[in-house]
Amino acid sequence: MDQRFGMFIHWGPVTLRGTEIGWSRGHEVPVEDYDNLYKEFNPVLFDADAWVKTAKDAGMKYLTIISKHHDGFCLWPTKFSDYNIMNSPYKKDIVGELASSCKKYDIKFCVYFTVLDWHDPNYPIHSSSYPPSNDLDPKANMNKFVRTMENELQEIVTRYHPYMLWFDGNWESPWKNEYAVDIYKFLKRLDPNVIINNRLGASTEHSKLTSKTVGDFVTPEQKIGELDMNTPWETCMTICNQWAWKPNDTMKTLKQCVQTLAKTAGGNGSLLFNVGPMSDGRMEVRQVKRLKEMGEWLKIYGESIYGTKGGPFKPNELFAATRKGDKLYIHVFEKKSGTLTLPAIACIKVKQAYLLKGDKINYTQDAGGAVTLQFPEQLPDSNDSVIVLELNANAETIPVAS
Ligand code: H79
Repeated sequence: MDQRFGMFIHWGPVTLRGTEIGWSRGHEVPVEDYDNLYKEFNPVLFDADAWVKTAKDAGMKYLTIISKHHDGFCLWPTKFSDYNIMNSPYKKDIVGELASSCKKYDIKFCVYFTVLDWHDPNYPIHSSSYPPSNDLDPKANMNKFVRTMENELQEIVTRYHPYMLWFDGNWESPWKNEYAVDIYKFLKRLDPNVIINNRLGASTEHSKLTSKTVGDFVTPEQKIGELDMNTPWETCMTICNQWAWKPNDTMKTLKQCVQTLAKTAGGNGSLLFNVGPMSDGRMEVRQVKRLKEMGEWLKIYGESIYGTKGGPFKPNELFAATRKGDKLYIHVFEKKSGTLTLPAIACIKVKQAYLLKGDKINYTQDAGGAVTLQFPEQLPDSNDSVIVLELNANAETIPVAS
């Protein structure tokens, strides 16, 4: 949780079409056509170091690559399915190369793996639909399917040593919590330190812990999680609209990117920010540039993000707060007026206030503990200017303001 910022990567043969990886098979792209795309998948410009360096320069601390998405294509050379990268013209271990590059650049390496597979005949559903289909193939065999899954996961864990496993696809009816409980135990036996997300347990609720949750943290998707000091959470969100590459997809502005990260940290969560590389193996130049801009912001303001806790105030459109030791960091998103009044922090005194890496800020604190900050004429950063409040007490133990 203290790392706060990672890169999600969605990639595969579907990028030859530019449609979505999660639900275009059998929709925008006919199944027959989709399942043959891998024969043309030859990303000769793929350079694992370049991707990992892009993550590093963005200030990201970890990277999560899809090893297998719902379409069933495996980006690593697995013994347990022929539908894998070694049978494409490219024939290189994408997952392995990224694992090595992450080691080289000191980025934690993590792997996404979905528990549904519309391509595998042993899985009882063979196409995406909304709501999920209940039309189960009687020729399928879930026990065999789960055995294959365990074998594939064993390969991934013992070969690439992921720091974290990111499951998905746990909402279809063939998936049962019994499988999840067994696989969770199996994985923790293989590597007691591996961190596992909550989409291993069968559920349609990803954002909250439930009595049946199997996994170590919760995973709001395409929305920022709510302030929560107890349950670890990680928001996954796309830099554009699609998870997999789409030509001319609308990209988030730097303001949206930075504020998303700050609101995530302000809610005590982590941000897994997704990039979809192109079919030739490169990431789009404009996306690389946007990520680098986030990295430039983090070079100045990183101490208010990494290793902090969120709160004690709920993030909103005007500001978010993070805290570490005796410092409270106020992320100012918008200057609506000349001042900002924060919810009261009872019994605690602000000793001084200043812009992070900048000038002193005038403020008052009333008898109830509410602080009013006087903004300077011009805030230094139009995306997020950080004001540091030094307190006479530990900021990390302040109760969350209601
Ligand atoms: O990999 C990315 C997406 O491709 C994948 N998840 C991210 C990380 C994804 N696949 N499908 N979906 C997202 C759509 C899922 C919709 C759901 Fe639901 C909403 C699943 C659970 C809540 C609809 C309602 C289906 C079940 C309940």
